[in-house]
This record gives sequence, C-alpha cells and structure tokens, in this order.
Amino acid sequence: MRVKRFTGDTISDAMSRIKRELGPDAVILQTRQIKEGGFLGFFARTKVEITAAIEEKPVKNSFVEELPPLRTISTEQIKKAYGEYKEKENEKEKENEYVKEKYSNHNPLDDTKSEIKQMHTILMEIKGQIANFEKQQEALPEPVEKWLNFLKQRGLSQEIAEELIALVTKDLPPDLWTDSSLVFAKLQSQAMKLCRNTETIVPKKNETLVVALVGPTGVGKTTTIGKLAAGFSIIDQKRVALITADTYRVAAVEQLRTFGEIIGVPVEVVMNPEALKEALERHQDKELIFIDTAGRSPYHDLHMSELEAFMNVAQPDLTMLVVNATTNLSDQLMICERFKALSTHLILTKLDESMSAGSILDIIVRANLPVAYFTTGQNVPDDIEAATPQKLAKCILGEVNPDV
Ligand SMILES: Nc1nc2c(ncn2[C@@H]2O[C@H](COP(=O)(O)OP(=O)(O)O)[C@@H](O)[C@H]2O)c(=O)[nH]1
Ligand SMILES: [Mg+2]
Repeated sequence: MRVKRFTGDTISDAMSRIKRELGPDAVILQTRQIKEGGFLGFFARTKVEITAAIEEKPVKNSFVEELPPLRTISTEQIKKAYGEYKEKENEKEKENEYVKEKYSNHNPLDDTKSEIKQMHTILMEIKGQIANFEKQQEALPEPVEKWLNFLKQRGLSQEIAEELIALVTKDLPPDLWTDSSLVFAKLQSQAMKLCRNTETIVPKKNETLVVALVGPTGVGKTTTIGKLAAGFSIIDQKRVALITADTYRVAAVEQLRTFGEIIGVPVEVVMNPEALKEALERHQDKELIFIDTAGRSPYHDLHMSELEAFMNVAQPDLTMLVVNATTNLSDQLMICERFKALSTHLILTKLDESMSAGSILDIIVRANLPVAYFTTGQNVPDDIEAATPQKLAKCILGEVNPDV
C-alpha cells in the first residue's frame, strides 16, 4: 500500500495529479483545505490537499479507452457504459472499505454507539414479537387466517398484515371470506388506498429543480440517478446536470464523468458543501440537477451529519430516500426512521430481486412519504417505473390471486 499527499490549487488539479501518479484505482483517504505561503498569516493562498493510497500491484484499467466515440448515443451504449462503470466500481468496493476503515480517523466510541443502536433495534424487535404472539392468541376464523398467512409470506409485517385484513373485514363479513376472488380484489383496493400517495419528478417551467438521492451504501442511488438522468435528458429532452458528492474512488468518479459525457449530461464532482454550492450556481441554466450522495450508514452519526451538511447547502427541492426492497424489514424501517427527516419522497429499489416485496407496504406506511419511483433491475436506463397505487399494490400482493 502506498499512501501519498497531493496538493493543488483546485480539487481537479490535485485529482489529476493523483490519477497521473497513482492511477485511476487510487483511493481517497482524506481531503482538506490548507493555506500555503504568505507572511505572518497574510497573503497565504488556499490550496487543496488530498491524501490518496494505492495497492502496489499494477492494475490495468482500460475502461476509458474502450468506450465508443462520444455523442452517438444509443440505449445499448448507455447500458454498456453504465455496466462497465458499475463492474469496475464493484470490484474495488470491498478492498476500499477495508482501507477506509484502516486509515480513517476511526473513533472506537462510534463502534460502541452503533452497537448500542443495533441492540436497541433488536430489543424493539423482540418486544414487537412478544406483542404479536399475545395478539395471535386471539384466533381468527380459518379463511381469514389463511389470507393473513398469505400476506406475511409476501413480506408484510404481522402488524401491517393485520391492519390490511382489518380494513377488508370492515366491508366483508367472515362468511364471504371463502370467496377468494372477492377477498383478493378487496385486498388490492385496500393496498392501493394505503399506497395512494405517489408523485414523480416534474421539472418546473423556468426554474431549476434540484433533486438529491440519499440512503445507505449499495441501495442503488447512483444506478437510479443514471436511469433518471438518461430518461430526462434523452427521452424528455430536458437540460440536466449531475453532481456527485460521492468522491471516494477516483476511478468511479472518472467513469461516472464518462457516462455523463455519453448521455450528454455534465457531471460535477464536489468534495465539500462549499463546492456543492458553487456547482449548483454554475448550473442555474439547467431544468434538472441530480445530486448523488455517498452511501451513509444510518448507524454512524458522523456520516449522517456530513450528509446533513451537504443537504443544508443544497436545499434540494426534492430529496428522495432510496430503500432497497431486499433488505430485511427491521433494517428498512430503521433506515426510514434515520433518513425520514431529510427526505421528501421514496424510491424503492431492487423489486426484481425481492421474494417478499410486500415489505414495501410497511415502508410506505411507516415513512409516510410519497413514492416517486421503483426500480426493477440493473439495466440503465430501462429498469425504472413511475410509481402508481395500482403498480405498488401489484408489487405488494403479486399479480395473481394465489387461491385460484
Ligand atoms: N437487481 C437490481 N440491482 C440493482 C437495482 N438498482 C441497482 N442495482 C445494483 O445494486 C448495486 C449497487 O448500486 P449503486 O447504484 O452503486 O448503489 P449506491 O451505492 O446506492 O449508489 C449495483 O450492482 C447495481 O447494479 C435494481 O433495481 N435491481
Ligand atoms: Mg453510489
């Protein structure tokens, strides 16, 4: 492992030095502003200092050279460019997490705090389970019980499953519960009611709409921004800019820039809230600006306050909390709790991979935020859908009645 400090007048200056000397796979460990020169503190110049590291073994990276010429955009090319970008990024992910842990100013107190939080979550879960067990003692009529089990198999929590059943029971007496078509239709319409709050991104007339995506690492924020940026710029012909505050990997940043060039969308890289502010000002001529943020661990207070600092400056019109449908329900709910105050909308991802997508109803009800989109695969720009109550209810209950 080679660790080295680089200075430059600007971030891109220092970044290009890092790239020249350590190559595109270098990992950024720390960035800060420094004063250089001057006399008794006067006339000093502000510079950027970046500490970066690289594994000694030479790593070949020919991603940039392999791309097709710019501007001949086809969906296939967008998919290919984004696919290659993701592949490289994933490769480095594990290695980088390790380096980051090792070299960051790691505070053991943070670990203790996060352990306490995790224990708290587990205790709350146990408490919930005991309450559920007590409730279960009151037996339901057999056909109703069967539908309750179906809902739980779909991934709904006991609590929401019972709530949905209670709503249906209101206008369906127990003797009609054997009519499965009727029950399924009622469940669908009640699920749609619980998911009635949907709202997609609508660019404004003569104003810039700023949309930020937040959430933990790996939920699909960058992929979803790729889908949205390509959709709005190519299909809807909007003027779009992309700003990424996720500057951790040099190679990832470079490749995201290349992706932006292919779809004809400028990509700005910002390392601190001030730079974010400047980047936003530079793109006031755009109709839409997407801000990609670094994945933040909801257990990590420092991570969360860094994100808040970026969001305070950006003051996005819309802040979309990205939640992965395949994450277990108690984690999903904890993520919602942590990010809810920052967020205005929800994006649900990886519905294609979830065997129990019903849990999204718990998220939707608990977060009480409008759902904007859901995503159904890794393909950029295709695998994204605007949320509607009908589509969400289908994801939750499945397309077909399980009992016919
Ligand atoms: N199956 C599936 N995978 C997805 C979806 N969205 C993103 N991914 C994958 O999830 C991984 C993490 O995505 P990324 O956008 O880097 O997450 P980020 O860390 O939140 O920016 C990548 O391998 C993506 O291809 C989706 O809707 N379905
Ligand atoms: Mg990302």
